[in-house]
Amino acid sequence: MMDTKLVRDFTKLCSDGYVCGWHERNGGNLSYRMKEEEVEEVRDFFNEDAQWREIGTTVPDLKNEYFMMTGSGKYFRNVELDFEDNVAIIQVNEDGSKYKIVYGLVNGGRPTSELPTHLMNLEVLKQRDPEMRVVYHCHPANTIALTFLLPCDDQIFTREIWEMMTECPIIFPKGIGTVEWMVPGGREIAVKTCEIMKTKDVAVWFHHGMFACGHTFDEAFGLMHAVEKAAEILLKVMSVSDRKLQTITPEGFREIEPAFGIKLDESCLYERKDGRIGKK
Ligand code: 2HA
Ligand code: ZN
Repeated sequence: MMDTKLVRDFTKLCSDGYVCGWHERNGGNLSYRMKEEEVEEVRDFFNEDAQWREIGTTVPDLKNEYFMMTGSGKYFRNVELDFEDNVAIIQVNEDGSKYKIVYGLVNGGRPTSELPTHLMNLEVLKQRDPEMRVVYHCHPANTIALTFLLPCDDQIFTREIWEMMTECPIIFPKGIGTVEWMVPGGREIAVKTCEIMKTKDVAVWFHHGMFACGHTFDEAFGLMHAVEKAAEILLKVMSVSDRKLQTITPEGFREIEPAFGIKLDESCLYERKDGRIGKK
């Protein structure tokens, strides 16, 4: 099990996220929809007799599929130290309403407390693109800090982050979705996040953290890293001044489109009079 590329890649993201300071205590969670060949590679280690439990929502398009995910209350720091204690492989049942733990969490426990958000997002992402497999959640300080300074508005949040690094619009041309503060762990916040994931790759949960998705662990982690770094730059700028002397203009963003073969969300390219934050 430990020799598989999947376990190595999953563990690497957990360790890298911890080193970045995004996973205090048991903060954050990670899930991955396994490929058939990855399931077959490790099926010998599965306990198929495990008990079925309620997911708390239904994900019919994920029926019978297998997922690798961090455990509820488990620390990202510990994944590389004891994989079997901190990570689970679960299978979803044939109507998408229940799951069973077929591997891992050897000292007891449950899959991530954000199980509904992870599975519902993985379902939406599968419908969008069958090779989208990773959903990653963490608590990065700079992005969270911005949720006290920027309005909860997808267009403003996206535009301010895009302006901080030219790479940003190229990495996430559909922008960032924002979710106002709400109680984590349940179906309501999962539904809000899924609405975003139908079209975008990043969702910011106000005063809580961020969700990013990807085809691979590298893609999801790299996306998280890019947004969080841009948020750090924005905070530095805002710490010094309430306006920018110059920045990337809407025309500048539009010139990036043909150069990189991307289409940006045009609603984020609103005109603005001076260098202040926001739409005015
Ligand atoms: O503690 O991050 O959102 C895990 C979480 C819940
Ligand atoms: Zn969280």
